[in-house]
Amino acid sequence: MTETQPTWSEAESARYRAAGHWQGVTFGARLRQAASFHGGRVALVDGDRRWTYADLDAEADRVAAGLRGLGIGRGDRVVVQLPNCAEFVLVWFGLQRLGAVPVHAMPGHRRREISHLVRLADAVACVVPDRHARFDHRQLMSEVRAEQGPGGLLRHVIVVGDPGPYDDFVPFDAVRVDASPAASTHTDADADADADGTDSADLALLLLSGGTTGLPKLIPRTHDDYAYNARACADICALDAQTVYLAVLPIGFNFTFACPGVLGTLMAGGTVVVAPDPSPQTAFALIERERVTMTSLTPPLVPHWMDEASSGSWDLGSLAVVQVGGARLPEDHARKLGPALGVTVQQVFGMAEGLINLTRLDDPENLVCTTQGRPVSPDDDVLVVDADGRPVPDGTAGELLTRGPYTLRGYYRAEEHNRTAFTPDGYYRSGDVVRRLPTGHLVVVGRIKDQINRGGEKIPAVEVEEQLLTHPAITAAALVGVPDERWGERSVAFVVCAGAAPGTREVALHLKERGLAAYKAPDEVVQVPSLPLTAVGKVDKTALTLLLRR
Ligand code: OOB
Repeated sequence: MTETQPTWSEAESARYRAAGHWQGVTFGARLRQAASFHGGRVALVDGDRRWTYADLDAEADRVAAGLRGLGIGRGDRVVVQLPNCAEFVLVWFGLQRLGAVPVHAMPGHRRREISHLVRLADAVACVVPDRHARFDHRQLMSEVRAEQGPGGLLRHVIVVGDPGPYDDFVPFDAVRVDASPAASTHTDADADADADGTDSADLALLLLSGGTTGLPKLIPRTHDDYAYNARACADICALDAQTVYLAVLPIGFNFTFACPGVLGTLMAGGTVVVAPDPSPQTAFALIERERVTMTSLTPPLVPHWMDEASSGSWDLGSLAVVQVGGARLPEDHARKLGPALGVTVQQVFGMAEGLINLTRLDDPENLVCTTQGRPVSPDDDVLVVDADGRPVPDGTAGELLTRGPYTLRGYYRAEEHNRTAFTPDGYYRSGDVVRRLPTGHLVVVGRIKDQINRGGEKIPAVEVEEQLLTHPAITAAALVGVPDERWGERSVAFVVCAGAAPGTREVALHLKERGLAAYKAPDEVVQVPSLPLTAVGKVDKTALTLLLRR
């Protein structure tokens, strides 16, 4: 990797290469290869716009040339905050062609998150839409730039849509393809030179962690490891050139992008269709029109999809596999979903840090409905341990520790956090509490990390608590997750105030003004005289949760 930071040992790397997991091919080169194998096949569909593999390849060159024209090059980090649209994929491969590194921001992120990402990654550019979901991202970027101050590296804001004062994404089209040294003649020699000498062991992208401490961490993923992530999932899901994958969840989410998602589909020669929103109406119309074969959902979408399917007014005949993951899927929904949509259900328990578990397409129904799958790689090491770090027998709940060919060995630029987030022999401490069955399948039974999982959206408690304390009326605060019918978990803020506590709306407004993404606002605010403490003096969140049950 270009940055000095914890990574796999030489011996492990050699083993992963020898096993064929790491194939030594960059994403820039992979797209070139895909264009020569599948040139005329449709790779990408967004509304009425379609790109064949050859188009996508040429477009990546054009985008790369445009970015290079702005002075962006190998190793540079670029924050990509785009909603579900083809441009996400075009920008992503354009960056790969340059050996530049996309940082996957979420569309809902606001000033605090984006500023933090830009600073942590030392990003030289951000790619944003003009407006999305009634929000002006150019305005957001003006605030982010103001916060960076004169020492900041952020030089460019590239806008998809009306650029306002910033750089327009579209004129990249006008850049002559042959203006790029990496473009025009598609020989094998050029494929090697695609990414200006980028190595497959280099950093290819930075994903966001759900976060447990303060602000989100960045997860370094290499070309070798991330391509394996996508390919291992694609093999298990039996993807091929006939696959038509519908990207319903945010496209920059690891689940949607590479489990197997967008990358797995493109590596198999299939077609990616982009859904602009996750509603079943939008999705079903696309499934009908494009003959979609596979998609992925988070659990809160499942009842809406089943509801709409029961209207009987859609032809979902092409749809074969629906993955559900990101949060625990209730067993009852797991059992009903297959028959309701006429599909095979696959549970997905994954993490941006690496490890992906999938139920297999031929697993017995009981395993599919009651477990969250098993690791995708034979070289995924999984340990389930007790509070003292000792392995527990199968069937007993414990913390999941993991390492393997696509699981990080250290967060990006987070030396101190890395000391506790990993064991001395390189296992990542997931903070998830699981039970392992003799078949290797895992059941997620809880969590020890201080995070709320609101229907797949991860809310780091500490980050929100810190911001709650900036409200003038609040003197102490604790955010906890409580069971919720719709979201699986909703967030409740317990606050201590000298006078009257602010209401939920006021708190949401305050956090919005502080620049926090809206999904992090508490669903409920409860005033307490004081926060209960544990024996060692930490806030006792279990006791707080019990308060609500009374
Ligand atoms: C996915 O990735 P992240 O990084 O947003 O969140 C990871 C965490 C896990 O550690 C676990 O706490 C939770 O999300 N989680 C699940 C789950 N899938 C993820 N908890 C219960 N049941 C599940 N099926 O969420 C993610 C990344 C790739 C693929 C799928 C999900």
